[in-house]
Amino acid sequence: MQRLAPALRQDNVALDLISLIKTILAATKEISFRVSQAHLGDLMGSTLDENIQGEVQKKLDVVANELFKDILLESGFVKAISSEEEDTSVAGNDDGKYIVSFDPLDGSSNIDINSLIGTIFSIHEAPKDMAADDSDMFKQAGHKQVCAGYVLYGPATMLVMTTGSGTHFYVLDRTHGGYLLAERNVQVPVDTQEFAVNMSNQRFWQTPMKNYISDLIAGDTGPRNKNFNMRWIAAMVGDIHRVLCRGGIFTYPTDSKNAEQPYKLRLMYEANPMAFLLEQAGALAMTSKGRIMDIEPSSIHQRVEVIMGSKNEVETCLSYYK
Ligand code: AFP
Repeated sequence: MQRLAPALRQDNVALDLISLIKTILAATKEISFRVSQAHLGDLMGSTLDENIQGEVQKKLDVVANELFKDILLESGFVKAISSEEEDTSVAGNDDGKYIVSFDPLDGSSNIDINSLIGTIFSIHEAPKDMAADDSDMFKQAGHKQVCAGYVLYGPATMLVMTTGSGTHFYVLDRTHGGYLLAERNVQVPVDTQEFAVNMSNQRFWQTPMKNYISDLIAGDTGPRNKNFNMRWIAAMVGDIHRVLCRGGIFTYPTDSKNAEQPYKLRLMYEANPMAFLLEQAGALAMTSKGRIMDIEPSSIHQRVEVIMGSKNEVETCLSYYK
């Protein structure tokens, strides 16, 4: 199996970007180790703090965030970082070529039950004419990402990453401590019989999504004429990994549960990186109004409607909104 650096060189990735990716992955190796040890130590449960989004922070979230932040800022490669766990962006090296947005531990409700969690990251080039403490640097559309990926801390620790030349799977090989290429150019099947959505929100959805999901549930007795299965891991990393492996549609649609917050998932460190990975694997990543990666962000913690996965199924879902 090929090691990470030669695999990236094969895709003509710039040397500076390779160095930054290696820095990110050094943090993920430590997080992977700490996640595996968390039930032995004092890293379970919650702190008493809430993050900017009003969610109680889990101790592992805080540890992972500090690790990521420190290693990235010390590296000198980044001009600024922004994280789910930080209120605003944090300035780095004024001459840093890149900015990184990340969710240090996605799916934190799974921590206490020893279930799937992961780290999501998204890299853009840093604008040269802006100061390192100017968080407006992060207001760049997803199609300008130069790299995106996630690391899944599952039975195997897996890296899924794109630099714009396809989406590749890597596995952490603990015998030599590095990531090895497991599958190049993953392709998401265009058709599927599997959907992922939090069904408990059904009564809060808009009519098109209610109708679409009802037709999936009707199976071969309804207009779709085929049966569908449902899966929900409650960690986007896990659900998107399944979609990348065997197809499916994943949605967190608009809902009316909280009038001030019609969407749940975050654009910069959830929807955009996953959109880049999926599009590079032949899938679609949309809102009911258009392509996720074309959204011009207005804030670093912006939330967005998400409908992504197997091409034909996403198109069918969107046809209900016309
Ligand atoms: P956390 O990282 O705060 O646990 O959020 C996970 C998440 O943003 C995403 O990874 C899941 O798909 C989604 O929330 C799960 O949402 P529900 O809790 O509504 O099922």
